[in-house]
Amino acid sequence: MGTKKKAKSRAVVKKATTKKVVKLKAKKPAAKAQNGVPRPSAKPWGQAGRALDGVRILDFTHVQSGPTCTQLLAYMGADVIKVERPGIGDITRGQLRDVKGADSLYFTMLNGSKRSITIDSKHPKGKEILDRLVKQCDVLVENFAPGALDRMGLTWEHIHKLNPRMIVASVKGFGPGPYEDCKVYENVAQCAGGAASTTGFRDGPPLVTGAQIGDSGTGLHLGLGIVSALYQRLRTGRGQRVLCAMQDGVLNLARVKLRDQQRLKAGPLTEYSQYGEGIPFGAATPRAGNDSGGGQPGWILKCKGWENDPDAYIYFITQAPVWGAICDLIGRPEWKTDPDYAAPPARLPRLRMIFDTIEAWTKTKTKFEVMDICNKHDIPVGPILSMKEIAEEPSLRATGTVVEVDHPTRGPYLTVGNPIKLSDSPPDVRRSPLLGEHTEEILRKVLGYSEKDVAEIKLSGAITAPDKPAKAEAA
Ligand code: CAO
Repeated sequence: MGTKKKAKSRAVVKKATTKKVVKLKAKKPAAKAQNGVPRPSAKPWGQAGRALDGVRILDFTHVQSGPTCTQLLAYMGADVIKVERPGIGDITRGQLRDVKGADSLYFTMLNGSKRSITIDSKHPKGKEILDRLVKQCDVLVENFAPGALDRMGLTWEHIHKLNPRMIVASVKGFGPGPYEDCKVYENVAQCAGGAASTTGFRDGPPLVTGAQIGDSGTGLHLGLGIVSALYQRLRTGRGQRVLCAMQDGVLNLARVKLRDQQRLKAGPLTEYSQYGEGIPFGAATPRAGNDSGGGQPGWILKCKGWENDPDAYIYFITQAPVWGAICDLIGRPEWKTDPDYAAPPARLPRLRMIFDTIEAWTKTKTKFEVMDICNKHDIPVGPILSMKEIAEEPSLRATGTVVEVDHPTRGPYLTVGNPIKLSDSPPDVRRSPLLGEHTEEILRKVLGYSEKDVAEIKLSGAITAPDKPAKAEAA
């Protein structure tokens, strides 16, 4: 952004837009800017482009946390240019492979809708190309180990000098402090962010959760930081650094457990089943099994078929306003008026027995039957859906939350589309790029290199793996 070439291409876009507006003028008022604020578009919803059209991302991310963030930005319309090491690429391309020779699902499901360019960031010519990219992009996103970006020569000072509007967004394991230099993966963050100590059963060890709250959770936080910085840049005209530490992201998601830590000072946590069972609390928020985190007691109960199906379970919440309906359903109408059961505080010491009684009823029905019956009475329940069931669920396909895309080397695969639905910005969910698939396209069309320049760059070894000299190819 900010170069003559870009200004020219912007002008072309502006001209094209104006032309269209003139066309629409006969029917509706023109969407002309007033005091810098555009009038509401006259275009139908979903046809006024995408939310992040015009934003270009220099994507230096790898593995999961950073790629989650940039994939979402790409779904929202940003042009995400993923920089990868020649010949190797993002390490996940080859991890957990299910199709020989093809990019893994680990990679493909985290890098959709992006373009890939290979650049050796430590090669002098590679550095020159990167400097040009810095000038052409709005945001640089990275999640290298601490110090790696600086070692490439891409310090904040260098970037800011080349492009004062550049936003530099980073995921790191820890924020400033004793652990800031540590490398961090998902489960390290789940443990260091407080989630693992509060997950699992009281009499068992701490547990990590399958949801990637450290990686994908932090990627989400970073995405919010980036769009906020883009918004602030509209006023200040300058970029800024955005930092999301995985420990902080996990703690943000586990905040109710820090809430409970402070409540311990005031006495036992009455909504934890441990209280009802008469087991004293220690100094820290304990693990609470499947207790619900709020004021309405809940538990996971067996359903019909649980003996053979590991997912034949349902989460059942004994929400106070529908207690009467629950009593009728499970054949205990007398509990509606019995002083030992009628009011929520009276039920707390009996929760285990109450859930056992409800379970005797849920075991006679499938989880979907329980869901159907309970929903008619506004009783909140949630079937334990397996990933197989999720993959096959038609409603998730219909909303674009689960999307099938085709891939040239691995064939069709399922990915998670945009979980954030914008009514005027249809998601752009496309397959992930092959390694370096867009290298030449980006060199020419984004950076303005000539045919001759590109041939020289190829010969220099800056965009090709050292063991694969490009001489023959470039000649
Ligand atoms: N050209 C040349 N070199 C490149 C390159 C390119 N295009 N892209 C990366 N490299 C180099 C880096 O410069 C770095 O080299 P130096 O260490 O010599 O400076 C090297 O590749 C490795 O980078 P890394 O240290 O980030 O990678 P790693 O595999 O050793 O560590 C991880 C991975 C995730 C532990 C680390 O990156 C990290 O802690 N990141 C921050 C936290 C994070 O995001 N974790 C979530 C990961 S998902 O579970």
